[in-house]
Amino acid sequence: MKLLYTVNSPYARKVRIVALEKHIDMTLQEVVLSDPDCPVKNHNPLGKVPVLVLDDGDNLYDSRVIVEYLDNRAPGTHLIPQDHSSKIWVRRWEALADGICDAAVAAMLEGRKPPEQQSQANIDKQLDKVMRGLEVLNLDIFKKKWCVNETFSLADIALGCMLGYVDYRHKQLNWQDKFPNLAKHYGLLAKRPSFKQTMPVAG
Ligand SMILES: N[C@@H](CCC(=O)N[C@@H](CS)C(=O)NCC(=O)O)C(=O)O
Repeated sequence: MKLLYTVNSPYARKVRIVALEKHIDMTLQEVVLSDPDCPVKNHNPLGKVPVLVLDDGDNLYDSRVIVEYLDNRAPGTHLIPQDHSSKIWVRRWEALADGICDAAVAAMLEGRKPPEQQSQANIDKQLDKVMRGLEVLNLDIFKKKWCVNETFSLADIALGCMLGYVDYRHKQLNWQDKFPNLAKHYGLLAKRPSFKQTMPVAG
């Protein structure tokens, strides 16, 4: 199976980390979304990464579907708990982390428009979502080693990918100073080989 990804996509990073944590081999194919010949739209009509192309030619997207597929494909500890109530909480952490990524990506894209087309109001609106989300997660992680059930899970992975992305694209938010509980958690996650191997790349 083959993962179509971009190095700095937080959603694709989530998938790459799940695969590394579960010791699942897959071919990584880096793509350039702005390339007119980018293969992604042949596999996902939405033209978004990540896409997992299975050996039988089927395509899986988006990241939430892919991580569930990978978690069930390999034996060993589940990153998404089997127990329904724990699973719902893990997925809620993921939904908020991914939602913050959506807002952080939208703010970045707005900021890349030519100045005369840019809307500062939209940038502020998106960054407000980021800050409100971080505030909630900072309270939720207080005094916890891991997000759910004191066990490393997809919730921690999604949180770490989001924090890495916000750090990379919106350093000016100084989130590490404002949200010390999240900064501490990020420090713990950043020591894992799976996180080290998938760090966003400057450029
Ligand atoms: N909900 C999707 C979000 C995927 C997404 O927005 N990916 C971005 C890259 S970070 C993308 O491919 N954008 C290209 C586009 O929107 O055309 C997921 O979890 O996979």
